[in-house]
Amino acid sequence: MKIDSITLREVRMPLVKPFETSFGKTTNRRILLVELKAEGYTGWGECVAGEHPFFSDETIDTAWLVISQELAPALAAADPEHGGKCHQIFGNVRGHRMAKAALENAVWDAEAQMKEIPLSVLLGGVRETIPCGVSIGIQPTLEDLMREIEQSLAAGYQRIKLKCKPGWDVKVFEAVRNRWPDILLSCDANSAYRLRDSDHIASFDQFRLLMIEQPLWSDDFYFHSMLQKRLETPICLDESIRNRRDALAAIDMESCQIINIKNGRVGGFSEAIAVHNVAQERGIPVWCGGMLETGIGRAHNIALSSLENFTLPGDVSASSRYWAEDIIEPAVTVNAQGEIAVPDVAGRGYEVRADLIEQLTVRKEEIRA
Ligand code: OSB
Ligand code: MG
Repeated sequence: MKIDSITLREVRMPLVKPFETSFGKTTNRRILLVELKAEGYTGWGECVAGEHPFFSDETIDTAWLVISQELAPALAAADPEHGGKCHQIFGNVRGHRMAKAALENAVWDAEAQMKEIPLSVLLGGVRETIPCGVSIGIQPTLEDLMREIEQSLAAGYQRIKLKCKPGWDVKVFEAVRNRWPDILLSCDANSAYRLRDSDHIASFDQFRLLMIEQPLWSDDFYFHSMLQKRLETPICLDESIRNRRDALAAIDMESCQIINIKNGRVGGFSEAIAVHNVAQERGIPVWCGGMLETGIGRAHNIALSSLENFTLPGDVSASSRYWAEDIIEPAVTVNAQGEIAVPDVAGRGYEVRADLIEQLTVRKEEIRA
């Protein structure tokens, strides 16, 4: 693929409502988009790094710096044959996986267009629809939460994930289980607990959660494996899994029974596929996480979720849950069964609204080959 240019843009988009996790509240998003021009095609990538280094040590600003100074010049000079080559091209740069993913995914996005096949097929996907759940942030009151859940269930979503932290856990799960005894329910602590909370976390077993996501430290396997021995509820790791080796270590150490795959967190589609494959070989189900993406990241998540071992409902949901107006067309929608249809046309299957993106752009930099 002969690359002509790589353009970085920062767009600002307000969320339709604030999203709160154990590490903080997000109201307005600053999003780094990558626009890669090659052979008359335009591939897009979205960097999922946050505004602050709370979920991971990357931010939109560190990603911008590393893409502009290191990764984009290396990629533009390399003219990669396909998306799978990016890993090698970026090999000298340690870490910065969300920055790498934004570029690598733009290459895959362009490649699917050039080859005239759906991105999902290029990635090895097999599903026509993907099962969807929602991630519901910490709410001002329990009443607000109950209303959010009610609306999500009415919309068809198959699984409800509750963000939790000490003080927003047992009483919340109890209220939700009393009202909805049989729904698929899970929680995500984003590392809010410590090993001394083990008895408390074990008390979650009574709520028959599908999983507890990332209860302990974001870089840990060992203490999660100690905790898992004390729980009936499966642990799912998110933050801890940076690559295929981490997945293998976590599975072998029995630190988790389920893995959340985010292609940004693992450095792009190739590593996401590698994590998917190693989990599948070991009988560990995976699902696709979300990072409050615009439609570009969402379209990529849909394609990734079409791989065979994405058997559990993911966090990939309708555009309208986050955005008044999405930057793709059509917006992502979920059917009454709580599924998203995987596009069966060439490329990502959603048009990028370049004019709208231009209007939303507050910063721009072009790297030419
Ligand atoms: O841990 O899964 C997470 C959002 C931002 C940062 C971390 C997480 C999340 C979510 C949102 O849970 C999922 C979504 O995009 O719908
Ligand atoms: Mg998570």
